[in-house]
Amino acid sequence: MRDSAILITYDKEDVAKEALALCDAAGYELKKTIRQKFLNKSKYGLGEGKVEELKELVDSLRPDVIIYDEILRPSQNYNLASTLKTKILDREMLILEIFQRRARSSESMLQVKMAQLRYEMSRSKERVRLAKMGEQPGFMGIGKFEVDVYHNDIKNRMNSTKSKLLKSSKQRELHRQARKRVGFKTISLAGYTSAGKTTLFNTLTGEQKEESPKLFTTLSTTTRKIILKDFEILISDTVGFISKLPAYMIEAFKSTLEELIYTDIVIVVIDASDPFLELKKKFRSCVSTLDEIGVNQDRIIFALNKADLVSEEEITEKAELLGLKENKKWLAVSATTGQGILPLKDLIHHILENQPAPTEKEPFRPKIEINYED
Ligand SMILES: Nc1nc2c(ncn2[C@@H]2O[C@H](COP(=O)(O)OP(=O)(O)O)[C@@H](O)[C@H]2O)c(=O)[nH]1
Ligand SMILES: [Mg+2]
Repeated sequence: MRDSAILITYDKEDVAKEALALCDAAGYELKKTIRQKFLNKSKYGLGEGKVEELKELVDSLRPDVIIYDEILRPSQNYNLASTLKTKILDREMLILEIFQRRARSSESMLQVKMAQLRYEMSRSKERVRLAKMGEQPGFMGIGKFEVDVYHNDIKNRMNSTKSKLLKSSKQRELHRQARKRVGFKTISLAGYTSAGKTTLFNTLTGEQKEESPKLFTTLSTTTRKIILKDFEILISDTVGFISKLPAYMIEAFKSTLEELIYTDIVIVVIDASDPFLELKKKFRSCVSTLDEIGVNQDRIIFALNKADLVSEEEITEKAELLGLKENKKWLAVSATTGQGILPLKDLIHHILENQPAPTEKEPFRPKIEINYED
C-alpha cells in the first residue's frame, strides 16, 4: 500500500504539474492538492487561516504525510507538524526521498546520504536553538544536545560517508548489473519531471505483461521487458531532472543517472508544449548532463512529447530551433494518444540493429566534496 499525502503547492500550472509528478515519483497517493499563491509566510509557510482549513481537511482525509512544495525552516516545519499532528515533508526532503528510492549502487546511496546530511547540517543551528528553548523537545531526535555536539555528529557522519565513497567501487557493481542484462538490449527514459516519461513508459510497455520481479532483482520496479520484433528489450524509467534543484543535490542526482552509461538507447522525453525558452533551457541542461556522465550522442533519441497539445508546424519549428534537424534523431510523439509511437519503435529497432553495444569506458564519477559552511 502506498502512503497517502496532501500536496500543498503554488497556483501556477507548470509548478503544480511538476510537484504532482514528484509526488508520483516518490510513490505517494495524493488525496488532495491545495494551490496557494504564497508558501513563504513566516510562521507556518501558509497563512494562519489556511492552516485552520487544512486542519479540518487533515481530520477528514487522514493523510500519512503533508507535502509542502517549498523549502521550510525547522521552526515552520515544527509549527505545521504540531498543529496538524501530521508529518511534513518539504520540497527538498521529498526530492531526497525520490533519490533514495532510486539509488541502485552503493555509491549512489552514499551520494544521497551525503545530500541528506547536508540538508540536516543546514538546519542544525535552528534545530538546536529550538530544542534549547524547549520548543522542540526531542524533535527529530535532537533532544538536549549542545550545538557543538550536534554539529560534530553530523560532521563525523559526513566524514565517514565520504571515506566510504572514496572506497566504493561503482564500476564493479555496474558491470555486474550490466552482465545480468546480457542478451537484452536496454532503453532508458530521461528528461525533466512531468515531461511524460512515466506515461511514455506505460504506453511503450502497456500491452506487455510485467516480468517476474525475481528475474531482475537488481533492477527496480520501474524496469519492464518489451519485445520488438527480434529484440528483447529492458526499458527503464529514470529519475527525472528537477527544476530549481539545489546545488548540494546535484552530485546525488547525477549518481542516480549512472545506469545511462550502459544503456543502448536513451530516450530524452521533452515536453513540446513548454514555451520555447523553457524548452531550450531544459533541453540544454539534459544534453550537457548526459554528455558529462558519458552518454554517447549517437545513442540519444529526442522524443518531443505532448504533440497532441501543439501543432505540427510548431513542433517542427521548435525542433529546428533546438538544432535537432540536422543530425540528431528526434520525433514528435504523444504518450497519451499514441501518436508517433510506431515510428518511435521503428527508430529504436533501426538503431539497435545498426549500432554496436556500449563500450565499457571508465564511468563518470560524481565529485566528492564536503563544504561545512552551509
Ligand atoms: N496532453 C498530454 N499530456 C501528457 C502526455 N504525456 C504525459 N502527459 C501528462 O503530463 C503529466 C506528467 O506526466 P508523467 O508521465 O507523470 O511525467 P514524468 O514526470 O516525466 O514521468 C501527466 O499529467 C500526464 O498525463 C501527452 O503526450 N499529452
Ligand atoms: Mg515519472
